Amino acid sequence: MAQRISLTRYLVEQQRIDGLIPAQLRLLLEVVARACKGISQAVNKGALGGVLGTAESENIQGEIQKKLDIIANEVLIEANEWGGHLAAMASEEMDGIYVVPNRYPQGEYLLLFDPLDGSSNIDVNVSIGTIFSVLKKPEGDRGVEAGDFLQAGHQQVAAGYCVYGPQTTLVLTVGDGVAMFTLDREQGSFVLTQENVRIPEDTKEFAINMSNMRHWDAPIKRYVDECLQGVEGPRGKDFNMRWIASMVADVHRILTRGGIFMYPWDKREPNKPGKLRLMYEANPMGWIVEQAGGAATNGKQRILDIEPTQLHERVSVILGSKNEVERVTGYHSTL
Ligand code: AHM
Ligand code: MG
Repeated sequence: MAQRISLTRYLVEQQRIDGLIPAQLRLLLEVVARACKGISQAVNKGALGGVLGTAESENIQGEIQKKLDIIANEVLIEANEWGGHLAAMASEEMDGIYVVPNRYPQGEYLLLFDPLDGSSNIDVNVSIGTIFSVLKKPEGDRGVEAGDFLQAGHQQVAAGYCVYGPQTTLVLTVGDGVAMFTLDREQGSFVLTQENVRIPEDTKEFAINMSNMRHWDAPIKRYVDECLQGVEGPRGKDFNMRWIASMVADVHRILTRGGIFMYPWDKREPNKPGKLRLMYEANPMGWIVEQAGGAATNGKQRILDIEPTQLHERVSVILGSKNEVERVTGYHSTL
């Protein structure tokens, strides 16, 4: 029987091979994975754990928080604040940054996360997840500031997500391809189940919230309209559609069998660039997708090249199979 490789062993080997990841980053990733295990347990308990339903609070985006949004946020903070590997954290569920308290040593990394992505699916028992991004704190002796987080996505040193579905799967990149780990609940450890994940360059499957169609811009309308015309249309093939309303689950499907995911700017809130957040949703997902041979743009430029100006900045997202993403991006320059 082939030997099972745990996440711990995988990370130790990544550290050894050409020093691909420093020891502190390895520790950080192990701690994040441990926090994801804790969140996975809470998700699994559902109604039995009293974790479903809405909390009586809003986040900075004006969204009503779910109990699990808050629980997941706390699990990630409590797991990460004392290890000495982090200087500060930022989250979809916190207005400002969370600086590691003085009673703990300060590390050189910054961690950003969407603790529970796909919140609208929590209570209906559909896949949800955690998304995270790791940056280096800029050099210097001064304390950490919110501005330190405003780095373009290509500066990430690690990114990943954990999807809580029929299986709990952790997906990770440190810039050397994408690896997937499945949680073995009996052993309590993540086990490597796929390495060198590759997204097919072509696809016949698209993911977008079709109910927003009347609000879309011309390039998105054109792309989806051409898909819907199937074999009789300009694409000459029939397309399938999926929309889970959890970006983690949609991206996981795309990593597994290809596809394109779009949450574009639309006219509902014309002053906002989109619904999804750049720093802890689009950047980590964009890097994972690129590392698996796919592409990620906002219609005009590569997501990873966007210079952020705000922690909770929003962005239009088009990612997945390379040829499809390039097609939609091309439509933005011709229409
Ligand atoms: P969340 O982080 O508050 O859960 O919001 C992000 C989610 C994405 O996971 C998903 O792609 C999208 O919002 C779904 O939005 P909609 O309900 O508008 O289709
Ligand atoms: Mg989210």
